[in-house]
Amino acid sequence: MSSSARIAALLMDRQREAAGFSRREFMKFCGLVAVALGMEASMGPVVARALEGKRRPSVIYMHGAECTGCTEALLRAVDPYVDVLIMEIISLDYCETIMAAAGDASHKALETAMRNPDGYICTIEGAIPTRDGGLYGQVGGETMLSLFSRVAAGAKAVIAMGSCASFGGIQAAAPNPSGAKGVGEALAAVGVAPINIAGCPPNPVNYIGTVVHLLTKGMPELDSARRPRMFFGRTVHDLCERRKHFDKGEFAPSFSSEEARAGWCLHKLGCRGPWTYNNCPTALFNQTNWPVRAGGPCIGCSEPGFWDQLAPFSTDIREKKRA
Ligand code: FSX
Ligand code: SF4
Ligand code: F3S
Repeated sequence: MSSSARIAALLMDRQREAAGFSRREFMKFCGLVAVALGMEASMGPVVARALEGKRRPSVIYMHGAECTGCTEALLRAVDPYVDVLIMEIISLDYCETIMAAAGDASHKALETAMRNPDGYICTIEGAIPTRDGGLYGQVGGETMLSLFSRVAAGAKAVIAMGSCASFGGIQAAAPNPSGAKGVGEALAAVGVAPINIAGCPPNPVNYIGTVVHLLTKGMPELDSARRPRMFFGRTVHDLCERRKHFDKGEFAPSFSSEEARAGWCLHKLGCRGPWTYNNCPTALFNQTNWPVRAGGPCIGCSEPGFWDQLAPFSTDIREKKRA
């Protein structure tokens, strides 16, 4: 490392310390992101070098029709903690849930962020009501449909956070009185084609990994549902720790049975893991657990068919298909 590069790294370390982070925490974050991106943890320094050379991109985070569970998941992210993301990697310039500004001041913050000469990444959480001109979902007197169209159409990249933003989610379930749609469908007319970080809620690691991928390597490879293949390339079933029991035909008869506790497969209790693309068994939530390990079935929350095509969730899906 040249002496000027060493001085720049030292200065950056001081900034981090002032913000409450150590170099160690930053390197740990980079190691975890490397793993999330499918590299070895030892590639952390490569991620760190790629991030250190970048100016923090502005992120505008919009809330549509949803339960705010995606933000809750993100705020509870452990390793990497969300504060590292916000303080080190991105500049979160608008987010209704966690920003201090309210009313006119928040509108001003949004307009200012949209004028950033370096551009911005737009993240949308929640579905977009479209019936009757979008009347059933409004922010500050403007319909979400109109506001999100403006913000997303001007963005460098658009990330749909969660299954509601990706595919409509529960808001779009029949009879869907507000005409709720996912971002890609609702905003196709203004040329928006988002990256879908599906899941209800999505795993924060998949969001953070996507942001870092955009910053360091550009657009990630997407599947036919516009989900990054690096996170959604395999089914929950393929990665599941109960899979050996499925293969042996060992199915738990009830959620409270000894067999369920012993790790037998939950397929006959309604598990949708074989039809669901997501990395829950390996990414885990908060590095702790995931639905099937906790004893519940996968309900297919990251699939375009969630909610109408996969409910009722406690029914063996083969029975449902026969019905
Ligand atoms: Fe909730 Fe997000 Fe589900 Fe939807 O999550 S956890 S209803 S995906 O938009 O807030
Ligand atoms: Fe597959 Fe679900 Fe059984 Fe796991 S519990 S092996 S995901 S069917
Ligand atoms: Fe959702 Fe199934 Fe994972 S319900 S959180 S995709 S285990």
